[in-house]
Amino acid sequence: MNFPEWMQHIQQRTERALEHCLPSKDLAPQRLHDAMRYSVLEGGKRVRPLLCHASGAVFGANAEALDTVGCAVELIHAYSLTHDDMPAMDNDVLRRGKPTCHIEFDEATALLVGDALQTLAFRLLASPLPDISETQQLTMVQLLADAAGSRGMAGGQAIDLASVGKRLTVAELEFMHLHKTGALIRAAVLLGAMCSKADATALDALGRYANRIGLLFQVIDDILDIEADTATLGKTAGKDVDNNKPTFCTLLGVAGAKTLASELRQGALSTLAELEKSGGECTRLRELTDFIVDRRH
Ligand code: GRG
Repeated sequence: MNFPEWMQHIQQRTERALEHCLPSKDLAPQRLHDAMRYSVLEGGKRVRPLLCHASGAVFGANAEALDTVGCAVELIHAYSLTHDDMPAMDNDVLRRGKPTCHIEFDEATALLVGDALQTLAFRLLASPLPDISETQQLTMVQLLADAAGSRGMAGGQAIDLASVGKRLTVAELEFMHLHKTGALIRAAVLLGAMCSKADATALDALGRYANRIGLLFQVIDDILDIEADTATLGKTAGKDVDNNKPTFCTLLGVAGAKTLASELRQGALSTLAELEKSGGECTRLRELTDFIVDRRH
């Protein structure tokens, strides 16, 4: 399979797995279930499940376990976007080319959608996984909890909200994004690898790789916020600048942000080269790294 075929294949199986794990909208409470499905299904690049599968492939993980783990991470991601779009946070009306959840439904429902998606993610990650011991699974549950919590994504979001109108240093901005965006991306990479026989050395290298692509993802997001239009992005373009938020482009200029992206890409690829020396198969991770850099939305 070439990369576009592989990507479509994983996106389709992720869509099926998400469809399967989400409660039917005919089930009470219908409005909440309808809104949960609205926030998760039919949209999104599924970068985090793709990373789970690509990372699992380095040392040959079971694909069904990767589907489950990828869905758990994607549900946390969908919850974070739903809450982030609400008036108390980023206050946006457009996500994935359609009205945000609180606009299509209402604020209280959007709040509950996020809550219910988060608990569903942990329900899923705690369900039996083929070829994975219960001890390993407990470690995986803890890893996702840490990545999503106050020392991870939620903490990064708190720093983000406190940074509006402030001039951060590049190091402070990197710290914020390593938490806000990077923590979940790192969890996707590590959880995928933990479904395989990856040893501590491999997990260490994959953690370093993930930190680089987590930042890379955000740097590209900042560049797209300036260079792409709302129709292509499927969300409001120019939002960060309008909201007076510090970004890699405001601190380094667009050219400086592009240089940083190129350095992070090189760093990520050299970590993969380390893994390949110890017998890892990193083709998909390498292709995904380039996809993150070259994406248009
Ligand atoms: C509310 C606790 C809490 C956290 C929110 C992720 C996040 C933290 C906020 C989203 C703000 C944002 C736009 C961050 C930039 C990076 C990012 C996560 C972009 C969206 O992810 P994609 O591009 O989205 O993977 P799709 O729609 O493809 O799934």
